[in-house]
Parts: sequence; C-alpha cells; structure tokens
Amino acid sequence: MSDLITIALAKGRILKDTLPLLNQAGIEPYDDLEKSRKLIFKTNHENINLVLIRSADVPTYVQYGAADIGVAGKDVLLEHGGEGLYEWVDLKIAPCKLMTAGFADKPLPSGRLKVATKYTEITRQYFLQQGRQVELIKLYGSMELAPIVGLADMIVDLVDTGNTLKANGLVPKEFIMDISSRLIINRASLKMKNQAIKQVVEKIEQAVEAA
Ligand code: PRT
Ligand code: MG
Repeated sequence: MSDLITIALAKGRILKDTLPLLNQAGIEPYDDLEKSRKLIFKTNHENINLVLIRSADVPTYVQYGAADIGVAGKDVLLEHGGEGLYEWVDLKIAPCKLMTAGFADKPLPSGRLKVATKYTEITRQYFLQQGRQVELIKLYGSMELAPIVGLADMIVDLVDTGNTLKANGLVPKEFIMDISSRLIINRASLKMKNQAIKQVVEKIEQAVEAA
C-alpha cells in the first residue's frame, strides 16, 4: 500500500491554473474544486487527497507536514521564508511581476520614502540591496489606494496586465522580480514517503513539460 499524500492547493487564481495541470497529471478530484465549499477532497487516486486553503497559508501547511506537497506563489514563499520545505519545481503558472508603482509625474520626496505593501520581506530586501532607506507600511490588500490618500509615496505589488494600476491613476516603475507558482514539498515527507511523493511529483513534472 502506498503512503497517503496530501496536496495543498491555493484557492483563487492559482487554483484556476493548477486544475489543468492536475488533470494532465491524471489526478482528478471527484468534486468541482471551484464550486464546492468543502476543504478536503478525495481523488481518483486512493492515496492522494487535496486540501484547498488560502494562498498565503500553503507554505505553513507544508512546513508543518499537514500537507506533503503544495502549490504556492513565489511571492508567498519568499514572505514565508521557506523553512521546512523544498521549492521543487517552477510550475510556470499564475505568472506576474513584482513591481514598485506610483504616480507618473509626481516627484518623490527627498527624505525617507514611504512604501506600502503586503510584501514587506521582499520589499525590505529590495531596498536594502539598493542602500535606499524606506519606511515600510504593511497592508493586506488594495495597495493602490495608499498613494492616492497620501498614506505612502509608492507601493510594491504584483502586476499582470497593469489594468489595476491604470484604473487608479498609477504606473508601474521599478521591476523587482518575476513571480510564478512553485511546487513545494515538506522536507520530512520527502524522506519518509519518498516513493509515493516521487510518483506524484513526477506526474506533475511531466504535466508541466507538456504544458
Ligand atoms: O485575494 P485573497 O486575499 O483572498 O488571496 P490571495 O490574494 O492570496 O489570492 P489570489 O487568488 O489573488 O492569488 C494570489 C497569488 O496569485 C499571488 O500570491 C501570486 O502568486 C499570483 N498572482 C498572479 C497574482 C496576480 N498574478 C495578480 N495580478 N496575485 C495577485 N494579483 C493582483 C495584484 O495584487 C493586483 O491587485 O491583481 C492585481 C493586478 O493585476 P493586473 O492584471 O490588473 O495588473
Ligand atoms: Mg488576491
């Protein structure tokens, strides 16, 4: 009998891109993950379960072994720190860029810049590397509002089409990094359930290559 493998999936836009990969990998949940209100799902593989959680919680589930495998955005992984897990493969899904953004024409203040972001760890690193002093203002969403109401001079956020920035009168400025979702594996699970993990991961890797 094969070890039970739990895969943690992120709700929302990452799930949209993950489902076709899982399908291609031959891992099929019995329910419609995008419609169901359940949090745990059985699949056509008796030893593979899926759990559906908030994107930012995926690394935590995998770190503590509550899930053996997970799908998480690189942004979320960098903020988490990656303790207890391996970043195994780039799934090349849910791609976007992490950028600074602000007003097109407004000159920045000469003193310490105020930067509003959900991504405080990455942002701290970015400005530290550049030797620029900034004041970080942690927000949990709708960063675009911060410059408009004078809370911050600029923001750091994910940009895809640029439509959200544009709709709020902002423009992308400095490119920080490319972001995509990664397959992560609990370190202990990879040792203890090696064969079962490898079987699942190989299926997904093949699906990534075929995509
Ligand atoms: O929304 P909620 O707080 O419930 O959860 P979440 O934001 O964690 O989940 P969700 O579904 O938004 O997925 C977030 C993950 O998807 C991120 O961690 C990224 O890895 C990935 N991703 C890819 C994105 C985007 N593209 C993206 N464009 N996450 C967010 N955005 C947002 C961005 O923050 C901005 O508000 O979309 C807006 C910009 O998009 P454009 O197309 O207008 O530029
Ligand atoms: Mg979101």
